[in-house]
Amino acid sequence: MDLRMPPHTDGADDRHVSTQPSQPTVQEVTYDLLRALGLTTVFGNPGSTEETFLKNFPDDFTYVLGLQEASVLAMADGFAQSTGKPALVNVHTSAGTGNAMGSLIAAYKGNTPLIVTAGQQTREMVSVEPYLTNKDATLLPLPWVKWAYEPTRAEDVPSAFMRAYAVALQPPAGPVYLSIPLDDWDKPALGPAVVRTVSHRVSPDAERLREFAKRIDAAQSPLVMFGPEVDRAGAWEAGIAFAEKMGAPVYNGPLGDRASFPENHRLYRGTLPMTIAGATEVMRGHDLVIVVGAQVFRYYPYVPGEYLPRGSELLQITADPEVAAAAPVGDSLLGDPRLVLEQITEMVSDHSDRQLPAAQTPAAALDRSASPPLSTEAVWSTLADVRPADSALVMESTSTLAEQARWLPTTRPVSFFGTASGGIGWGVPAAVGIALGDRARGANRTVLATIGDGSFQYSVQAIYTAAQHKLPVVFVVMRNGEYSVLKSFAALENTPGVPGLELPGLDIAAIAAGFGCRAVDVDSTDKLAHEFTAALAADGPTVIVVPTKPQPARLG
Ligand SMILES: Cc1ncc(C[n+]2csc(CCOP(=O)(O)OP(=O)(O)O)c2C)c(N)n1
Ligand SMILES: [Mg+2]
Repeated sequence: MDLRMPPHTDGADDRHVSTQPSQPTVQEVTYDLLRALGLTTVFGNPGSTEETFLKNFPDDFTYVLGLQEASVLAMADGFAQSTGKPALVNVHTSAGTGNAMGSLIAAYKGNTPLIVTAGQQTREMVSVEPYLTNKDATLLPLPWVKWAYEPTRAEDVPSAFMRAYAVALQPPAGPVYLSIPLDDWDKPALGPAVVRTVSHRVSPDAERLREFAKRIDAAQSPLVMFGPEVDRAGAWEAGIAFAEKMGAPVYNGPLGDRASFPENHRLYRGTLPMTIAGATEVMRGHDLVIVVGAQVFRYYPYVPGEYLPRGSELLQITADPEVAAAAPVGDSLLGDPRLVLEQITEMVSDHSDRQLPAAQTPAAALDRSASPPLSTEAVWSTLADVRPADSALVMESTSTLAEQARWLPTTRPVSFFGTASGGIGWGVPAAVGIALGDRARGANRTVLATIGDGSFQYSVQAIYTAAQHKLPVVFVVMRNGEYSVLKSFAALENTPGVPGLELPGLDIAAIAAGFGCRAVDVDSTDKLAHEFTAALAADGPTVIVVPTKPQPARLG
């Protein structure tokens, strides 16, 4: 069945909508605008409602095909995070948008500037709800976009793109959604698109910044916590300079989607626990807690307690007014984390000689010769040996966060990535997008994606894109045969007898081979090391499946 609609149905003679040399079409003007904005890569999955946008696809544009929209969107997310620039997505009307929703939530929570576009049925007949109508198109992606819009007239499409770009980029950055009727693209444009620029950093209020600096300077025993906004803002170095001048212990935020401080630094003390009670225990004894670029805090299981220990005060610095408003305790300052850190470091005196309790040193090395299934410590310690120091890590092995923190600390900026929403199925496509972004910006590094056997299945189609583009991604799939972390949750929440936690019968290497990837099962750490090294030399992605022992996850 041919699902395509006629290219225009405005009842007019074809000559009225044909391309005149002097009167470019909406499509031509929009592509010129996208070019001017540097949006020449389109992450998409096409349908009949999108083909009018995609027709005669220009040679200087790249179309990255994803086989399912959850993958399309998360690949664009990874791409934007790697390049540090907005990315463009084109998905199929309502059903495609629906498929993309889970990944859209992660992009929203992770402040990724994405311009997500979807086709809409023909204006002429949309009121009678033909097949593929995106009913209430602007409501569908809410509340997980900053702006959702369907231009009132075809002529407004280019200016809608310009506005979408500005909304997506300005802080807090995030995804926006444009629904575009399929008959708009051939219509005559009003003229060339107006290309604008907007800023993406906001300076803090000077008076409040001075107040914050004073309080920070006066603290006896401050604790610093950096969240994902710091790394996103390019504030890695500024964070180190601030922490070193403060001589304060530093934590990365819990369940971070980015790491913002070198986890091998002498001031680093770990990630803050993910419960109210646990975080409070860490903060106890510190008269001032300085939170930069994060919500207060990213809690997960409910373990009640005080939000702040008695005797502590909390200062939060964030570029996101909603995050500032939602903090249960403390005082907030709005501003770009890099600008604030750079300025405030100049305003405080040198406390670098402060005496700190020693950091806990990891336990001794372990036996790696164990037969399968391998301990997760053995797997992570092997990866620590073989992975290149400059590789990026995409982490979605939900029950092994503690082992990753121990064995693969993040030591460089823009090199740790996780889902910002808590939805799994983000990591596989995000790794693909990060590798594409690395390639686009000329960075030559391996992406290591450590993925649970459950998490691997949600957006598995993305590995096809990795294979087609011959991307340097090594997926290490931890095959423990279950949704392990949910068993730990069941114990914590005292919910025995939950069904659906076992994953027998998955041949993951076969699935990966079916999508065109190199794929291998390994049963020892030696083989893991060998295959990993072979993967580094391969001209494309590899999926390495490792049988691992299920283990309780640390959820405190
Ligand atoms: C989209 C989505 N669906 C379901 C969940 C619930 N969930 C959280 S962790 C998890 C299991 C993860 O299993 P796996 O990837 O095998 O990692 P393991 O815990 O075994 O290390 C599930 C199903 C989720 N977070 N997101
Ligand atoms: Mg598992």
